[in-house]
Formats: sequence, C-alpha cells, structure tokens
Amino acid sequence: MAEPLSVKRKHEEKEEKNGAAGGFLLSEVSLRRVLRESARDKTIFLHGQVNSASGDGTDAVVILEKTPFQEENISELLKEYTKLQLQMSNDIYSTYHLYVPPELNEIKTTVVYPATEKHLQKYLRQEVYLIRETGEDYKNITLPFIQSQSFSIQWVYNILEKKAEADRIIYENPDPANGFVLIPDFKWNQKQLDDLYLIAICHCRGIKSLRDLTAEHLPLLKNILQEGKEAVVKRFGISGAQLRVYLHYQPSYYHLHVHFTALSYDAPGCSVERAHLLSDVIDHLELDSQYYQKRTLTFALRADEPLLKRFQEAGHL
Ligand code: DD3
Repeated sequence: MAEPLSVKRKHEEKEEKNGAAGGFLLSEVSLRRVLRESARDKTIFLHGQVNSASGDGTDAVVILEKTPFQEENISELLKEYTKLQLQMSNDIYSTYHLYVPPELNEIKTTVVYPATEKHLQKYLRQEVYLIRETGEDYKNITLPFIQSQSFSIQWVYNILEKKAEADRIIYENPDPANGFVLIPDFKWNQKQLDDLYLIAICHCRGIKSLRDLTAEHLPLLKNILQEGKEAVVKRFGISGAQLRVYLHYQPSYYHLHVHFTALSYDAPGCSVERAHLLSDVIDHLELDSQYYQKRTLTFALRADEPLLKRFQEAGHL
C-alpha cells in the first residue's frame, strides 16, 4: 500500500480524477431513483442516467459511502478553520455540526457504467430467503442456471493479466495451477486498516465456486491461506490471527476467489449463511475429497433472483 495519503496529495489526486474516470463525469448524471440506502452503513445506492450526445440516457449505478475516520487527520479536524455550529446545549451536554475542509470529508464513490438491468436489480432492496441446496440440487438446478447465465468476469481476467489494477497488486504467486493474485477489494479505500478488505483471485480458470473444490485443490488453497496471510501481515502490519479468510457461497462471480477481511470489521457478506472459512474448507477437503460435492449448503437468495424461481419450481420453499 502507498503511504497514507496526506491531505495535500489527496487534493491533487481529486483534481486528476475530476477529469474523467473512463469518460465519466458526475455532473452529467441525473438521478433517476434511490435503489437502496443504509443509515447504519452510511451508504446510498443510486440509479443514475448519463446524458449521452444522442439523447437517450445510459443507466449507471453510483454508490456513495462515507468513509471511516483516519487517525492521522483528526488533529487537522480540530484546527481553527473548521466551523463548529451549536445545535443544542443542555447542562454539561451539547451537540454541534462540524464543518470540515472538503479534503477531510471525502465520499467514496463507486460507479458501474454502463449498468445493465441486472446491476440495478442487484442493489434494489429485496426480501431474502434461505435455500438448502443438496449436492443433487446443485447439479440439477444451480449448475445449469450458472451455465445459462452470461456473467462477464472480464474484470477478473484484467487483474490476472495485469490489464487493470496492476499497480494495486499486493502479492502474486504466478504459478498457473496453484498461484493467485492478492489485491485490495473495491470496497476498501486502503486509507485505514479498520475495514481492511482484500481478495485473492486464483490464476487457474474454471473453478467456479466452493462446489468445484476437491482435494486436488489443496495446494492452491494452502498457498492462498499461508502466502496471502504472510503478505497481508508484512504489508499492513496486522497479525495473521486478526484476519478473517473465507469464501462466499454463492459467490458474486464464478471464478474462485478468497476474501481477506479484518476480524474486527463486520464486513458485508461475512455472515454464517454465506461465509466459509478457508481453514475449515481445507480441513473438510483433507477429511473427504468430495465433501463439497456431497454436502448440503445453505445460502440466501433475494426475491427477484432468477435462481430463487428455479428452486421454487423444483418444490423448494
Ligand atoms: C463488482 C464484484 C465486482 C459492481 C461492483 C463490483 N475488487 C469488482 C471490478 C473490479 C472489483 C472488486 C461488480 C469489479 Cl461495485 C459490480 O467487483 C474490481 N476490482 N471487487 C477489485 N479490486
């Protein structure tokens, strides 16, 4: 990771990025609707429309998120030029609005553009339902569904082939069968360790998910666990025992990847119905090579997901 950015550098960086991120200008986005928001997470998911020259707007998803405090900026917050406006006062208690310089008040912004209907759907708030998927269900329902979908994972190949984010790679084991790339996830701005989030993406193509894993993959999984942890410890000075290393089932993309998050961070997707600790996965495969082909796996699906419909049609739920 680069040294934590100074306030000054951040300012310069901002000016660079104001130009265009892949030809993207926020001033050309008009708000269509709010897809979802969370007061707790301080996030809002927007459906925007980008006004193209031809007149017909193209859809975009814009995700805004207030970021955690950075300790090294706190003394800056208390300087005389920050305005403290009294809201109310009662006995020894008082509350204020603190107006800080824009450089200390960044909003993390993620843009998906152009966005498809699927992207928009993904961020709409929905009811969720638990599915218990047997090994047979996987073969008969889930696998055919995955194969019928055309999820693009070009961004994954771009990372593996150094066509994108190459300068962000934290560690790489280049072995085609048992190697991987370790890189900060999109969700993490790398400015504080509180919400540390990295992903290890394996070089080998064709391992879709946990369901494909057998004892044959143990060397790969052990490399990811050992070398991935070592690399995070070395780069970020956090203890290996303070890392949560796990796979998602269902994953959000079907190319094997492993999540590394700070144990103290209640990361999205680390709940029991989705996360499988890599150390447990390794143990299971050592006990039984076919463990993940046989086992019933539980996961949640949103009401609007086509896979849920397939499970309903098969008499589940
Ligand atoms: C994604 C799951 C995927 C929207 C959004 C994110 N980490 C990524 C492209 C590059 C990345 C990720 C799909 C997509 Cl917000 C739709 O995530 C990514 N690069 N998670 C990194 N480093």
